[in-house]
Amino acid sequence: MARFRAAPEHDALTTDQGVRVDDTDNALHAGERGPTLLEDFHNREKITHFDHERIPERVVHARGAGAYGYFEPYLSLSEFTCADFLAEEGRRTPVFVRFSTVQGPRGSADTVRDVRGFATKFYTREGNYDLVGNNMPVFFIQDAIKFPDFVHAVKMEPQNEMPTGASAHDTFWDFCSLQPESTHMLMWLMSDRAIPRSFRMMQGFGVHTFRFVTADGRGTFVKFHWKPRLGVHSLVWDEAQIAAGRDPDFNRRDLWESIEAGSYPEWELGVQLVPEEDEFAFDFDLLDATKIIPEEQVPVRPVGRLVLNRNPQNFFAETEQVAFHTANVVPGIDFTNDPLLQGRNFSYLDTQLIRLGGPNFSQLPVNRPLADVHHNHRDGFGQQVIHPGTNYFPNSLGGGCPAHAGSGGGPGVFRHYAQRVDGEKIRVRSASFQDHYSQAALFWNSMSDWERRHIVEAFRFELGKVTSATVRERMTGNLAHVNAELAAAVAEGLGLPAPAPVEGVPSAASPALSQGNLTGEGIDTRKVAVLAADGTDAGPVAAVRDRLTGRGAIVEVLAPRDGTLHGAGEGLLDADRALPTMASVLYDAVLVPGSAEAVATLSADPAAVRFVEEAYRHGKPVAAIGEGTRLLTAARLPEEVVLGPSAPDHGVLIADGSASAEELADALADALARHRFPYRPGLLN
Ligand code: HDD
Repeated sequence: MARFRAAPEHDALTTDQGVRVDDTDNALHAGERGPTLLEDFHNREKITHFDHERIPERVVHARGAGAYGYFEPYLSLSEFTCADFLAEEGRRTPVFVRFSTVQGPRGSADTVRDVRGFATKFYTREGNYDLVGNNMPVFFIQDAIKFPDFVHAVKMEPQNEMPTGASAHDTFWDFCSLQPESTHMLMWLMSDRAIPRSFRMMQGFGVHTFRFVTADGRGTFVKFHWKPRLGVHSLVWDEAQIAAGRDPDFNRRDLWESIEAGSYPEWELGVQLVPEEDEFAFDFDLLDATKIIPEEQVPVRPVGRLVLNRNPQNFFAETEQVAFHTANVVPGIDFTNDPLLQGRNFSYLDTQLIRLGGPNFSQLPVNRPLADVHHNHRDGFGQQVIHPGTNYFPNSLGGGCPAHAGSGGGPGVFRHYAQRVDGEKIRVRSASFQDHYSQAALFWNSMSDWERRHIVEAFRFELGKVTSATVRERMTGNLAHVNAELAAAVAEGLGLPAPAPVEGVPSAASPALSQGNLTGEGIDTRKVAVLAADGTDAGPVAAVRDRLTGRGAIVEVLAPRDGTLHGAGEGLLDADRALPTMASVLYDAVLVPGSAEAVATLSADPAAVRFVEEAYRHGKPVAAIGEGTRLLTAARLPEEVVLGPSAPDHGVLIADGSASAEELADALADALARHRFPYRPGLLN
């Protein structure tokens, strides 16, 4: 790909034709104050090119961010698949990954409530393989023919193009309430999974059941899982909404900055394998994309790791032009009859043709396979290749090339899994796809108390934005099939009577579904704000910073103004950021060092007071040294928390004179590793 990168550093400005340009600031005019001349080819070329800069955005997943890296298996999977990139421990395959939201346009905010796309292009030696997944393991619909309806319903409404980046509107809930197969996915969407703290802290799923195939044609069903090394963590809803304004690029920036800083995001690839003979061993259909295989039933085997270690150099050329396609498979990986997957296999190629302007988009640098490409496809807009010789098969004039790889196959040759197919042409949904509620209930049953509370609040928020009383009622009625308490709590928030309870709602749970069980390890890249002002004692700040950065966290000093602060004790303290440019939603924890002078300044600064108040309300660790507690009080943290013995249980950490800054830093690190404190005196978050 390197040979396609432009490197203009040492060259003069030219036209598209390579002619050197003397001046690009002034057009060619007839006289100093005269009209602009048509003859000015540089001016015309420059403006024309600019006029054509935009391409259609993706019809869904328009907003995204991407990065390069590699995938590396821990072990050989050749017992199950002949996929070359999974055949050998440690064999590195380059990848490009694009994360995205679904509903909003390219310019929408990152932290909206939405599904996140997690699409990976593996540039394998045997061709490109795309795993085009999401951060939720199921989908809204079972058959791809419903996709245009679903997307029309969730996107901005057609008359006024509102709301941007939100599913909280009538048409979405109208559709979903009439399409109960969406209920399981709605549970995920209303959960905290829909507001990830970071792309680096969310799971990914291939969603469908795919098929591994060995060289001798043996198939095994497979589901793909990505598990983040940093654990699965989310924002809280109020925080997400504030962040959408404070930094609409919140997730994108986080990905970019972590890679720039050398903290490379990492996920473990896991597979759930089901032998072909067990196809009907479950009480759901493996081909139904609204169902998971509970991990307690089929464990997820860790098989390799994905590391992202390089940012793109040009967003448009790389992140915007990357073209994923579920049908980009390599030998050893094949499809199943999942009707959602079958439709996707049509849609992705089709959409690239309009989005990227013709059939040659696979020649764009980011889409080019590393494997050699030989075929008789010719011409088309934007053709980059000069093909000599024959353009048909069979031929003798071109020496019979490119030749068939041979009907017997062989290593590196794709052969479709020889599945027996027999049936009548009918438009029906299989009876095995009819249970729409059991796994929605499974999800609800598996949640911790605070996760359930967040789900109820999310339903209340979303349906509260719906103006149609019929839609609200129909939806709460559907929820009664998931859980009576859930339905009643949502109904109460909407001012509706509790729906009649439904008999026989399953009580099974799958602990693997709760984020509470997916916390990861350590505090790598967690961001701590230190609120300082003139008078702040630089000594303890330096000690805390050293300790926390030693454990991988990022510590930034925020002060009412930029520049060097005049510390109380020895030494000066540099502000990393001016308080008015930042907000607590951009950090994971806050620390207020002592000193009467600094704390008096901060307590009189609404931005500082709000910073602490919000951090507490959003469940983040809050720490103070000595006099720093006065800012906590100014931010109206309950007295029992600031002064009481149970403060550490609530993630409020106070160091008095006797405790060293190092001890405080350690306690803060432990609190950060817990991410959020969902039950705090004085509020729920
Ligand atoms: Fe899709 C984009 C994931 C169902 C049609 N989809 C797209 C992207 C992701 C997914 C991550 C963004 C890729 C990128 O970053 O460029 N889509 C999914 C998942 C699905 C799913 C996990 C269900 C399991 N999608 C789905 C269906 C259809 C589509 C059923 C059509 C029948 N998806 C598209 C598309 C997009 C797309 C219209 C828009 C831009 C693009 O493909 O390249 O073709």
